[in-house]
Amino acid sequence: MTPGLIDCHTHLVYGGNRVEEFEKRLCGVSYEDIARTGGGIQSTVQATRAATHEELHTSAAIRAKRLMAEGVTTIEVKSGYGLELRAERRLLEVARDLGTELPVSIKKTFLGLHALPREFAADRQDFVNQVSGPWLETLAAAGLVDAVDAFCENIAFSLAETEILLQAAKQLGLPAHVHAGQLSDMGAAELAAKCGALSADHLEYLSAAGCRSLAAAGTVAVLLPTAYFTLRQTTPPPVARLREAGVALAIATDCNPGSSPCTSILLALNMACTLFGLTPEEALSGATRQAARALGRLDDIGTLEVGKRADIALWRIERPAELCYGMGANPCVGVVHRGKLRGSQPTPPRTPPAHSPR
Ligand code: DI6
Ligand code: FE
Repeated sequence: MTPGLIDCHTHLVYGGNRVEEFEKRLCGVSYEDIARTGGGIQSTVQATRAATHEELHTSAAIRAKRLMAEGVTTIEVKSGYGLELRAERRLLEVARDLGTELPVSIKKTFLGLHALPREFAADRQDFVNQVSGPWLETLAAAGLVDAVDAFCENIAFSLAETEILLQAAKQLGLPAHVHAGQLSDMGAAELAAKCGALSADHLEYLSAAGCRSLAAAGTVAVLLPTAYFTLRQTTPPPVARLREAGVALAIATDCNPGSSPCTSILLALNMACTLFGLTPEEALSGATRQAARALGRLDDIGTLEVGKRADIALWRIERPAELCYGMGANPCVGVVHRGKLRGSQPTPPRTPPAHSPR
């Protein structure tokens, strides 16, 4: 028995897929080049805008159920593939609806700064201001925003642009996450720490100073090994340094169509060990206690303690490390979400059979 697993970084709701880019990358085209030439996030934005509400909902529910089958009881879901107010709202509504329809808890993150949409190509500043002003206010007022996020990267948004969104969120009392150091070190981890963000995510490129700022601020490092694997990156996050500095390490799938088409938290745990050198205990803690911390919910979930919510995963294993050891196996044999055994039917009244069997 473990705490229900927590996937604290996903982009679960989107239209289409990016299998053609997968094939292109295998022929040597880089993720950055695909993004710069209008593919990447932009292509998912087109597919997401074109999709019906029904299509978005159905495909996201399938992905959610795959995560849930592996003992996941809480999923963080980011918007970011709409990039216009109406389309962002739709993504967050689908995320919210999944949480009411399925026995899983959903945390909704407004990833307003993910990519610059084409219609704002000539006016970056206006886009950042819209996102951080009226869009955020509208979505937050509709109860659709638990936190904000920004992709702070050379192919996406600058430190200054990211800070505008983070400050606006702070004004509304909303916590933040930051996509930091996935492809380059721009100082995004320092910014996340400075703004008191709950987490800085990716962190393949992280300086010693960045690491110290995360430690000092208590910002969680969310590591995403399946994205690192998919992009065939070769510089892992500085795990030894993060550990030494006392930074909490969380692990998540980053489930998204481009850099991590992954719906297996157990595979993420496996790769956290094999690719990043975490111990199985650290990896497991990364998808429970530390993931709860990354969502600002350690008071409520992430450990099995009296007074916390009864989110529990049941496994047919002999040692906890087996959860990290296997690839493609799913030893989950039961899940309790909010105290209720998932899939359990109300107990039927005990009436004796009319004719006793022979
Ligand atoms: N970093 C990621 O890994 C995802 N978003 C982000 O900011 C992937 C985005 C994508 O390629 O669709
Ligand atoms: Fe991401």
